[in-house]
Amino acid sequence: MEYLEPFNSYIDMENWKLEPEGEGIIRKLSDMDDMYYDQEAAKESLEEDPIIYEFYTVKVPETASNLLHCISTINPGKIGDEYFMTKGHFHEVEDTAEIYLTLSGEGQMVMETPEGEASVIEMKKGSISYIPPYWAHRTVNTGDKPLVFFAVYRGDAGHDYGSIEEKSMAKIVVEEGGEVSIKDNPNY
Ligand code: S6P
Ligand code: ZN
Repeated sequence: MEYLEPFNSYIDMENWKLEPEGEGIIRKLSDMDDMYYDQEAAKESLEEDPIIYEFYTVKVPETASNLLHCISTINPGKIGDEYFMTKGHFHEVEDTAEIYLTLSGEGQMVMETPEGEASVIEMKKGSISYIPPYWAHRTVNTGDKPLVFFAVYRGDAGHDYGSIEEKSMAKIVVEEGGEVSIKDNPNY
């Protein structure tokens, strides 16, 4: 039997960097501009093309018996009145759950089932959000500093962006009169 050697990674709790850095993905607005409901605002912001979020994953074998884990940072900001957010995805292996531990910042986690049932729960420092099997998930930064969270999920879960790239998600999170407001997505 060949065993995987136990090992540590570290989160720099001041700068929220993973050490060692792992595999990083940076998403700019141009990677997901058609997901924002206000397409005119998205087009305007494309000139600047801000970095919306980045995430860094610890390298482990992507098998059912391993646990992938990563740290994601969503920058503060809005496209029109809709807050910066991740693309959102189902897992390719749909029957796999995930846990998000929020380390810093404030936000909302927008979830939905393949049938379109929606659920939105808060994220704040110390919240442990449970994403049950089958639920698509997207995170939204509603605060004025980065939203940072640590996620753990089954190694073979994978990402399925397909239907969300086509029609985004049922609920949107916008600022209305200085407050965070959850609304039906008019384009869904
Ligand atoms: C993976 C987990 C997170 C997200 C990351 C970026 O299952 O849910 O690591 O991948 O927050 O979001 P997205 O929607 O672009 O993959
Ligand atoms: Zn996931």
